Amino acid sequence: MRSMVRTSPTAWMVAAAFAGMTGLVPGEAAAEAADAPTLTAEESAKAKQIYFERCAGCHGVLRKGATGKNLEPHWSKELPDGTVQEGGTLKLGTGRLEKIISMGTDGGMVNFDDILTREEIGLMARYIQQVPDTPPEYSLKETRDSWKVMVPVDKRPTRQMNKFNLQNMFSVTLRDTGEVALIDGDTKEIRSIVKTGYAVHISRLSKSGRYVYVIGRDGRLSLIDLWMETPAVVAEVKIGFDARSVDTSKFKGYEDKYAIAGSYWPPQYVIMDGQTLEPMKVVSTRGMTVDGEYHPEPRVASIVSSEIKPEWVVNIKETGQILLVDYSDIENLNVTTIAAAKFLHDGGWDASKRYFLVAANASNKIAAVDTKTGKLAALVDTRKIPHPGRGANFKHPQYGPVWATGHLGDDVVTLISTPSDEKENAKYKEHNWKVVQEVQHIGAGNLFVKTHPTSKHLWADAPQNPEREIAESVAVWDMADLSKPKKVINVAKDSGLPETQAIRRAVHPEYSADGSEVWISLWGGKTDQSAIVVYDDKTLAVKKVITDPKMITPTGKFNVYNTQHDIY
Ligand code: DHE
Repeated sequence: MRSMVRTSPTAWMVAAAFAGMTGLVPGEAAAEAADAPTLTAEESAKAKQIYFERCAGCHGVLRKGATGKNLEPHWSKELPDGTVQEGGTLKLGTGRLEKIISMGTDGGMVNFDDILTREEIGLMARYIQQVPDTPPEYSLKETRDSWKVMVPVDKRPTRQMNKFNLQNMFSVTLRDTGEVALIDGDTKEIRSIVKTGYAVHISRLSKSGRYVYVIGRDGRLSLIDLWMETPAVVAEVKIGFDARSVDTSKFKGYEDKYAIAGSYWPPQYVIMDGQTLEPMKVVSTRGMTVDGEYHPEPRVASIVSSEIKPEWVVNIKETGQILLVDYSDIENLNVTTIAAAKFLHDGGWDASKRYFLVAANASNKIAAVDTKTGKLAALVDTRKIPHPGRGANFKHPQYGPVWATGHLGDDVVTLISTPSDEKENAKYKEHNWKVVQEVQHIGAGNLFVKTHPTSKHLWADAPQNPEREIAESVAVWDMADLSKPKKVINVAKDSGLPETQAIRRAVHPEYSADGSEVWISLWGGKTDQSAIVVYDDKTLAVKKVITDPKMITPTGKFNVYNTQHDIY
């Protein structure tokens, strides 16, 4: 059967309009996939919007696959033994695709039967058998045209105008309302709710701790000034159509000077003025993968800011290349390209902040880059789909300094030995860059692990696990003796909120500035009031349940002090 509807650019316009964009050049219309099921124009538009909102993050806009599988109607690849493997959504067919979308997979894809209706699942199963569109590009001029300064630098306060303890403020993602809540860590009161981008993703702090940079999935970057009487957005820019990462310049002499944000589509990063967000430079990340093949959609995944050089570590997902972007001369930009492994995603610093460890998640590896020498330090094989968030650093009783990651696709927390210049750690050298222990977790589906230098506990969530009991719980280990049984805490039950139909996923443990409390989000349904449950890190008892009718889909929480200083 031939598709009756040419997949038109209008749905990209819908997705773009949805993302708050105007005046786009329409993308290239897709060719028809012979034998693909038929879609009406309205169905096609709706499917594109759902794909943009729910699927593109893992599978890519061009559907070539990354964390998620390739979803092109037809693909073929040559295997090392010379044989050619073929596959594609057309081969799987509507029935099988509906099952996969509904029930999820062992590989880490969640079940969508509690997110999409049956009709929507059927629609998506048919849609992904069509040839994908190529969405429009986005230039420096368009980036500049979207740029707004609400409060110019000379009209901003010259000292902190509120009485809040800013160091212990939390910027909390309210994912589905496109807002962040600024919550006072001392009083647990919501101080301000700030409108930001669609499905807002992460917050990062400027080196001074004054500015919060918030990136939405629609590419909207908002700059919040915490010194204002009521902290509010002072500048905004749209850096692309689909984005996940942002950071600022943290090297001595460059504090709060520049910002960088990474875009998924188009695949590029933007360097901006740190206090106004004025776009200065856009750099494409298209190019060759570590296997020597050209990739049209190498998306910018995590970005971190070095404190030992004026550099950002920019991790490119599809090519598996780690870029060290030297911002000391933006005009003559110097970029070191380090070949690591494909599908780089999230990661964090080791305890010395010399090495950055990043998950090459679909390759089941952790890549470590030495930012002092500008070279790859190690590629460590791990269990399936490592997903560290920023990871967790602590001193293992037997193996010395380790960095921990959880896994989306396996039920362990992996501990990797990291180098240290301290004399007392010299004896652990032989273990460096080896997996020294795998600690049994409550299930697969972990997203974030966390600890704090003052804590004796290691926390891990499992929000992507299909079992309600597991997804609503976290596990806590005593780092001094990991053989002791872990404590399993059901965060949903502890919240005291009535059970809802949607699973309330316990996600993203985050410490208070002094390391005495751990905050965990209950990520409920789009219309459900949810909560953040605050635990005493010593006793593991509930200290406070922060809830409010406006507390909808809280996910990431970014403590000002810990984020500013990369403490984890
Ligand atoms: Fe994230 C970090 C990408 C889904 C919550 N997420 C990151 C980073 C990337 C990324 C590249 C690292 C940023 C950095 O450090 O610069 N996330 C993606 C996706 O592509 C993905 C898988 C699918 C998508 O469509 O977006 C995805 N992420 C999610 C969620 O569904 C989460 C759980 C809830 C939400 O709010 O969207 C989520 N991601 C987070 C959080 C961090 C993050 C809380 C920061 C962790 C930290 O402690 O710093």
